[in-house]
Amino acid sequence: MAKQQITVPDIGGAEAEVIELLVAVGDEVGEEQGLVVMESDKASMEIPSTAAGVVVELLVTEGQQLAEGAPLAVIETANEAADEPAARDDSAMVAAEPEPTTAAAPTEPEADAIQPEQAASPATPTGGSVQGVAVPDIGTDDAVELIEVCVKVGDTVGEGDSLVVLESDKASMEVPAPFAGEVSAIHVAEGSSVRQGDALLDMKTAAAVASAPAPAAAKPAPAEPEQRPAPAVAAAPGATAAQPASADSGQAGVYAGPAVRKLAREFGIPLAEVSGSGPRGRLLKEDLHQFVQRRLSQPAASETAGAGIPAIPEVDFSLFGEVEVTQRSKLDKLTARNMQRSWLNVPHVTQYDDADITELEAFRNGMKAEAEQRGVKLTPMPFILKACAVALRDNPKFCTSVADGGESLVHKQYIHIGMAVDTPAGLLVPVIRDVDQKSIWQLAEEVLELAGKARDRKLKPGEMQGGCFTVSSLGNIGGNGFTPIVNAPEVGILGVSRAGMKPVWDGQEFVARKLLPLSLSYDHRVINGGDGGRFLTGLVALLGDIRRLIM
Ligand code: CAO
Repeated sequence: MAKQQITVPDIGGAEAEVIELLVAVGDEVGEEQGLVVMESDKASMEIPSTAAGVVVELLVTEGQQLAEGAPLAVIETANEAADEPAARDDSAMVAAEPEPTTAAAPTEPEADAIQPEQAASPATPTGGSVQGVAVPDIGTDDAVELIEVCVKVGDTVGEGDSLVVLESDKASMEVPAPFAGEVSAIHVAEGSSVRQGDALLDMKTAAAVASAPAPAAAKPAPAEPEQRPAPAVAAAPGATAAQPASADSGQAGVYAGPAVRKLAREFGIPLAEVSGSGPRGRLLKEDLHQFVQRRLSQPAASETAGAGIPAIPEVDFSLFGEVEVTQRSKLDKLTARNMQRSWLNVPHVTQYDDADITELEAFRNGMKAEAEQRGVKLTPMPFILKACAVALRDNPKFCTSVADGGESLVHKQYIHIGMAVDTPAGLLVPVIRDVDQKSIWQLAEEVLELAGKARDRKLKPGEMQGGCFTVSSLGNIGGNGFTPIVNAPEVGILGVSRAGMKPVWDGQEFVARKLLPLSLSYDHRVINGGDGGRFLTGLVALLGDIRRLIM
């Protein structure tokens, strides 16, 4: 075992900020694996480990400003290498501010083309002419992939604006315009392989644009061999230039490091559609993970008949006042996904009615003492569950689910009913089995037990599966009606609101009755209005006279 200290390599500038730690103490890292991300005002770069092993010490924290040679981490390697700092001279970092270079120096002066003194001079060439822009020094002789062309013919660009994005397996870098002008020709396409010196595009210099049409400017510069001043982007192995976005909306116009870009390319993720949660909106790998998760949880295009539902735009609310952002619990996110899936797939219809539970309530109140002796709480819920079981038996269509992409229906020969429980962590739906075969006392016990388990997060997965129908009661909270969302693949759900005393006309006079507002939502692919009407009317009758429950 040997310990090796990893230090900041040449970062092409005085200092840069550590904006992200990519590893933690105890992590195993491979050689060339990124340890931290550093960012100057011109570029961001992943600093790779120069040794494979285990991180035993992290010597930096986010937010620190570091210069070349500063210690980053200590890696315990498996070999017997000497315990010495390992600043990699060969791992030259990205030139933060690409400098014009004579790397691709002119070989021969050419008419209408750049003169030797122009080739050697920085930035804007003098005089109006068309200049070629070539792949700069990219720190390797190997070909690299051109992943994005950020401009099109006719675009006016400023000096330093991104022209193309190149990517090797170690780094991605934007090639900036060496001078201001107008793009007059493009010699490359996305996906092509290019080497240092290859012609990328031609640009009319600003002067040429201003004085156009000028004969000299009209003649495009030869595509090769490249004889133009080219910006140097010294990206040696391990270096990364992921410059904060240009105005482009493609992959290049996004603030992300090479590892993130690589991952995005592997999965075909359009970076412009991902919101970055890192410092200054930088895209992190987690952002890609979340993006993919979100996409996978969305119904496939076939499920939504290719609806192409546009996403709701994300708004920066902090522009309007103070905000606080919190992470949603897994349960919360799962519920949201299920709700959206159901809402998008199920054509919902909701019907409303009131059940007169005056007698039921009188009976229930009369049983309270006995309930107390039995150690249960007798709320309206067990009666509602029981009434639903009878209504389901009488209306078996409500006990089905769509199968074979809509070709068939599964008829369940059992009556298991889910009960929505509001918990601090989110909504849970434990399922009470064989409700039709249980007494009111048994149901009261199970309601109490399952609601308790739900609130204590003690429900087992099996206790939340197999439901045929769901009851969602807001009766203990209030309100006089709501439209519950069907808990697909079930086809019906009953919403229960708060019962209250209301005047009811009995044919001769208004009498005070206790009415329980009910709302029945159903999947109109399976249940028709007539079915819904029969179910709800039957349910109202059962709750209005609970003697019917034993018939
Ligand atoms: N009308 C009037 N009062 C009602 C009522 C109704 N419809 N339903 C319940 N109550 C009363 C109960 O009788 C009880 O009062 P007492 O203590 O005086 O008897 C009180 O409200 C509290 O009841 P409870 O909530 O303890 O018990 P419950 O059996 O009615 O409900 C449960 C159990 C788990 C369904 C409920 O606690 C719950 O979590 N409801 C929320 C479900 C939900 O969030 N649904 C929405 C899903 S969609 O977002």
